[in-house]
Amino acid sequence: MGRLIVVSNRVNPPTGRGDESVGGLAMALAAALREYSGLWFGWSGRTAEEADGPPTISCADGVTTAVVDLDEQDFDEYYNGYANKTLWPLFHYRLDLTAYDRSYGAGYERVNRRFAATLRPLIEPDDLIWVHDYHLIPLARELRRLDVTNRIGFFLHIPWPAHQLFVTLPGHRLLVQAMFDYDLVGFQTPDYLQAFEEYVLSEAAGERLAGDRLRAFGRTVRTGAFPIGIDAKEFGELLTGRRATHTRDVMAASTVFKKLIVGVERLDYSKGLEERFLGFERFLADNPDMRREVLMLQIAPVSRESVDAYQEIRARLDALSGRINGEYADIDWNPVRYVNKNYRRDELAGIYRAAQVGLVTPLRDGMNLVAKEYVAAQDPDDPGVLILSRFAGAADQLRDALLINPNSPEEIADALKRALSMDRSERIRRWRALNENVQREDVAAWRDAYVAALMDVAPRETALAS
Ligand code: GDG
Repeated sequence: MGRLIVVSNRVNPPTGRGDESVGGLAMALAAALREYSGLWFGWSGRTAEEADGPPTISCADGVTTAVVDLDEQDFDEYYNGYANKTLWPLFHYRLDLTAYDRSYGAGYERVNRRFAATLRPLIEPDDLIWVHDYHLIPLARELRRLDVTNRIGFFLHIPWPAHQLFVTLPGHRLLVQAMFDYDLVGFQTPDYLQAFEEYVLSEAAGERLAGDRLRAFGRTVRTGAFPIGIDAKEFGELLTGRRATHTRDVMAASTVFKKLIVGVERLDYSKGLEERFLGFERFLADNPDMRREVLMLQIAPVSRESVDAYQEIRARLDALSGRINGEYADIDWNPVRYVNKNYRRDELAGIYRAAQVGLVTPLRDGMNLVAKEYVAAQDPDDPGVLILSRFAGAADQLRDALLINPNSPEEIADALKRALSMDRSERIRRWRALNENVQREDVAAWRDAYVAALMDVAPRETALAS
């Protein structure tokens, strides 16, 4: 095969020194590129007054990147607007937070057109192009308009919403039509794929064809579910590093005679943090005898701060954590430790290892890599317990976690009690099954399955017809 060109909204390659503060997606994409040698194209993360020049190209740690800046209007309309205020909340079932504004849609189209025009000269005939996530759905259409016949695949990292929800989006049909300019469209789970199919069959008079293909809008696209995993091997190595062991020891020392419950996520309303705090509060209220034996550590680095909904959730969590500590803390103990700082990946590994419970309760999540990282970090002889939302894509694979409905503080409280009192043999049995999956269905398996499926699609003769 030719090169692999990865396109994503943000390009932020890890440094490779274990001190990354980037998330799992960036690690996954960088690993894919090192394996196949290629190019990573997207936004630099910066804004500039003039942003329509050629990309800045650089190479570090085996990964070549080509990045462009956004101007202020693009940043407001495409990134904060259509991506963060329209598609993200809608795809996470938050109609109440979804903003429909024509200027956002126009900014989205404009940036996708510009990305395509800037990327076009860098594409060689045999390159495979792999586009990531909801920011860039129309990119293949724009590339086809520029006569690109290469195989182009799309992978959606977030949920695909139920049909009745999706049709509330003005222009929903055009967005789905644009997905038919790809050769392969991948989702995290069979459920999300099914929701997409349902739309295509009932709303776009589409049909299902043999070989995992769908036909609609006069075109055919191959589809599939490709659950993303973590780099379990890399994570295992991080754990043995000096920084990870030191962090684990610090956590263990600061929780002597107590059990640590840990949550780690970007501060986002989809992650169910408010409901989680309420669940923990309920646990404290229901179990006075266990109160002083536990500590909940919530790490939640702030994200998307210029969007109102994110400022609001932050204010509510500040109030809630303050209320719980105010109600239950004593002179020598407080139940919640809530930090908005970003930690290094190796420090996170040490924190997971020190925690007896991993509490992962998103209201909706495409996959959720934190659940898998928590599993990978456990001591095989004395593992902790994973409590996981049934609405995370990961619940499909991690069946041996304690699966809960994250909307119910009672269910969270009951699961906490069960996890904290679970005997060692049950913990080991559950963890082995979870870990087997995390190790087997890792990021390399995800990447290889996706790339193989994309390679398997017959190449097109022309860009626009099919
Ligand atoms: C999207 C989808 C899907 C978090 N805090 C810190 C930190 N993190 C890292 C975690 C993990 C990553 O960020 C978060 O990944 P998730 O998968 O949990 O969630 P999203 O960021 O919403 O990712 C999601 C994913 O894409 C991949 O397809 O699973 O469903 O929403 O790796 O460890 N990392 C560091 N410091 C922190 O403080 N270093």
